[in-house]
Amino acid sequence: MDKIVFRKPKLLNDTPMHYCPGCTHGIVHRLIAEALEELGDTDNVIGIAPVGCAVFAYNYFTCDMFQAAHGRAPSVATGVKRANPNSTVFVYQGDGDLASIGMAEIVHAATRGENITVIFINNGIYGMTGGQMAPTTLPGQKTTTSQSGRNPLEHGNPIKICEMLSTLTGPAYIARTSVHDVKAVRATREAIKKGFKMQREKKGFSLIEILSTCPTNFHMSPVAALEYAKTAGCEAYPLGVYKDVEQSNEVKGK
Ligand SMILES: Cc1ncc(C[n+]2csc(CCOP(=O)(O)OP(=O)(O)O)c2C)c(N)n1
Ligand code: SF4
Repeated sequence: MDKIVFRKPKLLNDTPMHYCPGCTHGIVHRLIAEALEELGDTDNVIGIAPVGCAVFAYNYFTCDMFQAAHGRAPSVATGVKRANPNSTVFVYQGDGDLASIGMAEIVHAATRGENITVIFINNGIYGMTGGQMAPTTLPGQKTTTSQSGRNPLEHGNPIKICEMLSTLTGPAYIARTSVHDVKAVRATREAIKKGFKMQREKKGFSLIEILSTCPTNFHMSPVAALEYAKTAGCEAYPLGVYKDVEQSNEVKGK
């Protein structure tokens, strides 16, 4: 009999994903599903989808899903988790959604220490609406609204969400990872697992920021976009654990 060495996780269905070729949203969906399955947590999970390219995330996960208005996912998750404290609740948000219109919601959910897990996709751009500048766009990065490259004097500096939220008392676990290569993808799965583990142990708010790519709006091949995330992305946004209440000595980036 053939031995199965690779299969789709239980939390993903067979619906073909709508993402562009080379987009990393699909990789992260899979990592969430794998992490929950490895923790044996597939029957009582509720996800909150964002506005942005991942707006249709509810089509791909087999768990219960809500779709929140732009930026409001952490608030919706707050209600869902408080009403269902024994469910595992995750929020999935892009950087336009979380760090722009939803900045108030994420800061307040974090400082309240809501017992939810936030998966934050930092691809440095508004993907769905055609590649406008996001709060996380790198200095010098060209977007449709910063055509000569982001100029901090004119457009402001990028917002570093992990650094900022880790100053708050509420969060239990804050980490930044990437999906630019296999090693980074594996580390991301472990960080996601840790976030869910913290939630199951009722330790409070967890957020995993994942450096991601949007080859379509970067105007790059998928491989070049991954290289950009590995080099310019990781330089501007150092990977690492920014807060972990289980560790006495916190590591601030690497
Ligand atoms: C209240 C409101 N304002 C603006 C929009 C338009 N809008 C839809 S998606 C989006 C940007 C999404 O970017 P991001 O969150 O980075 O996700 P990505 O598409 O890159 O995955 C914007 C501005 C909206 N749907 N609702
Ligand atoms: S526009 Fe960008 S973020 Fe959106 S699906 Fe395409 S590659 Fe992914």
